[in-house]
Amino acid sequence: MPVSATNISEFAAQGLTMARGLFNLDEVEQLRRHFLWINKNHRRVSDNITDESDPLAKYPRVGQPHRWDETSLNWMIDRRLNEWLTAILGREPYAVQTMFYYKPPGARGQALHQDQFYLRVEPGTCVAAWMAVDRCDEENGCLFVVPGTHNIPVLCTVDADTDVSFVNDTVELPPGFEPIPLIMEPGDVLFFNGQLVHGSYPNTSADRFRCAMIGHYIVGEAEAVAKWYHPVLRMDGSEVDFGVSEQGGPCGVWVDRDGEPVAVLEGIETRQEHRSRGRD
Ligand SMILES: O=C(O)CCC(=O)C(=O)O
Repeated sequence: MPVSATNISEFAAQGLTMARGLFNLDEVEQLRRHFLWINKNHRRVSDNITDESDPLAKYPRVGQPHRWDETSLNWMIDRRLNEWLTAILGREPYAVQTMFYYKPPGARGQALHQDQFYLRVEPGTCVAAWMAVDRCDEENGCLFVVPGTHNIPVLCTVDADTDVSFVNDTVELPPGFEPIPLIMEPGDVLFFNGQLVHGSYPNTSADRFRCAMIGHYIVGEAEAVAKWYHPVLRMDGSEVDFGVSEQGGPCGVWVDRDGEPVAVLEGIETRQEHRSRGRD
């Protein structure tokens, strides 16, 4: 599926665009089986969930599998992802992260957040390629996005409700900024700007997983990214020398400007312990 001018302008205007059916069903099914095998035989987890009654204890997401798994590396630098990313960004990106989410029935979601909070790309921002491996809808905890929030700064975080989110941090949004659900079929890929507010709610289905494969990239003019995301790769898989960005610093808070909520960089990130940082 080729990138269209509409995709490019939608990404610029809304901070996201969807490539329907970018990967075919056979490829996606192979990937799903591969990660079920990884879950059983080769588990390297991002989150250490010790409560055995939590569905995520058995199916924790897999972080940075491209560093030791060729299938994940090949997916991350796949020609189709590169074509789309290069078209919507205007320049070839660098690749820094992969994650696989199983999100089994009953699993909590990931509270609303901005990826750039974790990646700290400088200058510029990051971009995500989020591929549905299962059909994703509101019942099994699809992705929710807040279109247009890619133009706001990285917001200060507050505590998330950990009854519904497996991460501790979230961002607050004023009225008028409503998260909308994205219904996706296996093989659909959503590309979104690292500043865009997004997240997901619990999987309330009785028996449907909501697996997703995710890649994070940094925009070509960037010079530094947070330490956890090194090594930085070119889209041919080779390593590139990159700076390490600092954590913490100013963050956005909402203020009223002529009756409109506007996010301005007037807050200071005060958390001593970045509990979920580097592991979004
Ligand atoms: O898949 C999800 O539930 C959330 C994923 C996400 O927010 C992310 O990749 O940054």
